[in-house]
Amino acid sequence: LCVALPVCSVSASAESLTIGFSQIGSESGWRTSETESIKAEAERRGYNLKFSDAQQKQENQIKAVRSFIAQGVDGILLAPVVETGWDQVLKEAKRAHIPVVLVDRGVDANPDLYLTKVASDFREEGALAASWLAAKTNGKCNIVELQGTVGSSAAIDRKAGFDAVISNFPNMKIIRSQSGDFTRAGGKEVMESFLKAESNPKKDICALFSHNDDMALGAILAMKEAGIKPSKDILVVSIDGVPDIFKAMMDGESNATIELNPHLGAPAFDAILAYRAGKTVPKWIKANGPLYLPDTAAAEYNKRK
Ligand code: GYE
Repeated sequence: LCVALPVCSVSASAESLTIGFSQIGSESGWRTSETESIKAEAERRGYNLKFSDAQQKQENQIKAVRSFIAQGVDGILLAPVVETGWDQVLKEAKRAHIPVVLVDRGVDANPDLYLTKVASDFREEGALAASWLAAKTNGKCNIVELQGTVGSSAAIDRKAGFDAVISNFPNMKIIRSQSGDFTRAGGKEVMESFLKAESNPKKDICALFSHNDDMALGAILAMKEAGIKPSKDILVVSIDGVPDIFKAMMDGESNATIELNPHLGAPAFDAILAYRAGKTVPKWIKANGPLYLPDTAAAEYNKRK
């Protein structure tokens, strides 16, 4: 990830920083990896990381950010659960001259209110998933969609990117779409309702597009319980690249995933160092991952497990 990032030229200074990290929660395997990776990077740098798990609630994140400001931390990492409602608390951080780095999701606030966003381009991810599906189905597919957390930039922009591509194919249509809140349980529950709503799901549904792997893994379970062969009767494409989706590919139950890098600590901390050194930091530090297919799943699984 470092190669792609303009801030890497900043030498990591020896100063020990105190950083507040407001994390959304632990709704998916990817998020857990992100948390572990950021904690490990802080440890490696000898930083004092104050960690707060918001249990998916924005009000808990706002409380945590206010607490970090009151403690006078050197920087704040914020993974914003939803896009809206951040202006006031970001203004308070700015007034306290504490840089805020958004990680893995974005906000609709004025970019002057935060230092940078370290996140992938979700529209590109959605577009890549749709392009793969269009090629796989020769542009003819009735799709069901599991959306991520309502109001999150990841869900909004993955959907927008996917929709933009399939709008070029008159015979590609999303016939059902609902949020599974990025969790396995949510994905299973919503997929069960999609399957029940169709008279002949194997014939009526050509593919599942899931905004993350965890919901897809729940949906795969729902398909199997309904006697449907996932990735064969119904194609499965999702996003994150967690180990279990590569395992599902090895078991012949998923067709494609798009990797989302969880190692966002280094670029986030480097951005804070650059800010402290008076350097300019780009407003968006992004590094999109590639699409993976079953043919390399075993190698990818072994790399990540
Ligand atoms: O895809 C999902 C997590 O914000 C991009 O949030 C992240 C998403 C990720 O719950 O697994």
